[in-house]
Amino acid sequence: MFPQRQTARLLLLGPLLVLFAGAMGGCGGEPDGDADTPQVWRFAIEEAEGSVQHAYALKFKELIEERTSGDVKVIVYPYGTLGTSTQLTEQLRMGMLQFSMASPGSLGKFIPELQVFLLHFLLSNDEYVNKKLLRDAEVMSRFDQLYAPKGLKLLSIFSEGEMVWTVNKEIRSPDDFRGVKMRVMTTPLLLRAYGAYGASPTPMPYSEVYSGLQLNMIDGQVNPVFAIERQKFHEVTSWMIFPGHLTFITTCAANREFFDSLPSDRRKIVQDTIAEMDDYIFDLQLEYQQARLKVILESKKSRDGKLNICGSIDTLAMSFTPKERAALIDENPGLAVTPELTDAERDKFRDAAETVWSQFSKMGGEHGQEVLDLLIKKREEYASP
Ligand code: 6CS
Repeated sequence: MFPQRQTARLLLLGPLLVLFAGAMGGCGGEPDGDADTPQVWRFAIEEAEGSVQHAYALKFKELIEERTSGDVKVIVYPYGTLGTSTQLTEQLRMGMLQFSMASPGSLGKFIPELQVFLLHFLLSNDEYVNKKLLRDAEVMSRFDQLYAPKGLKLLSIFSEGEMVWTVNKEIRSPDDFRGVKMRVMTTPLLLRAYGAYGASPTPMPYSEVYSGLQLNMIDGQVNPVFAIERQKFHEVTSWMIFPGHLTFITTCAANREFFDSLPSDRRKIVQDTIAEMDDYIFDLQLEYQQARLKVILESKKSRDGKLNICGSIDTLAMSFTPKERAALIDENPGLAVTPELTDAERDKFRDAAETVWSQFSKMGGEHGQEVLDLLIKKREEYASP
């Protein structure tokens, strides 16, 4: 599906959602009809087919259906079929869905502490350190306590990769951001984060970003490489900038009443499956960034488009064959690679970002400072050998 068509599709779906809600009733998945009818668990994701979240949900479906010997059927709803991220959370709370992805960029409106994952330069640049931090039992349990009053059960927190700015000019300092209308997800902290750089942050649902860029309503957006490719943002921007400021974090959640009402053996199947998914998705998201950079370069080349990359793409290009590397990078006249930000340049962004950290005790809800301190402590623990 083309991204620009998603908004129209969401609008058309309003009446269907009402019918869907009526049919679903409670929170426990579709009730077991009889011994031969599998129970249906509905799992919505915030991304299109072919995305990291889609791969996660499909693997979850495969493992759950296998481990429940067909007694449970998992239906996966890609983005654009049920609504915006905020609507998905609402449907999860109401029990129309049993599982959903819920990213801090959206769920942070309702659980302000979760916005800690949106603070720039907080997590490590080492994805392996972040992986340990995000699955840490104390971190998981602290955030689950914050999910509980919202009727949600936190199942996992994981990274979907380094955030990359796609814009129409080079940005190497906060000054370059002046006047740049930067699309952000819809939580308030992101307005501060990009405001601190001097940009004009513009909240917008994911489905509207492509047309927003195409129609110059916004000048840039930020997402991991795989998402840029899936949503075709590279078609409507000419620069990809790897500032090394943030990794995209998401969470997988269940309706809490549904989860608590599961028989203990089935709950264990879910928990074991989710635990296994951590390694699966970690490796897969790295592969996706590499494979999708290749697709972006090929697509630009086939259209004679110009692409400027600011940053090192050596790690991402590791999966390229020598022939692909030559054609798409070393001998590609349409590609210009400028050096990554120097430490001094990055420090200017870091200084601006830290002014937002210092506001987090106010913006991050009652327990904001506590969760910020917890993540700083864990980052240090896991970074030390
Ligand atoms: O930018 C966004 O809105 C979205 N980005 C990703 C990578 N996943 C879901 C989210 O809604």
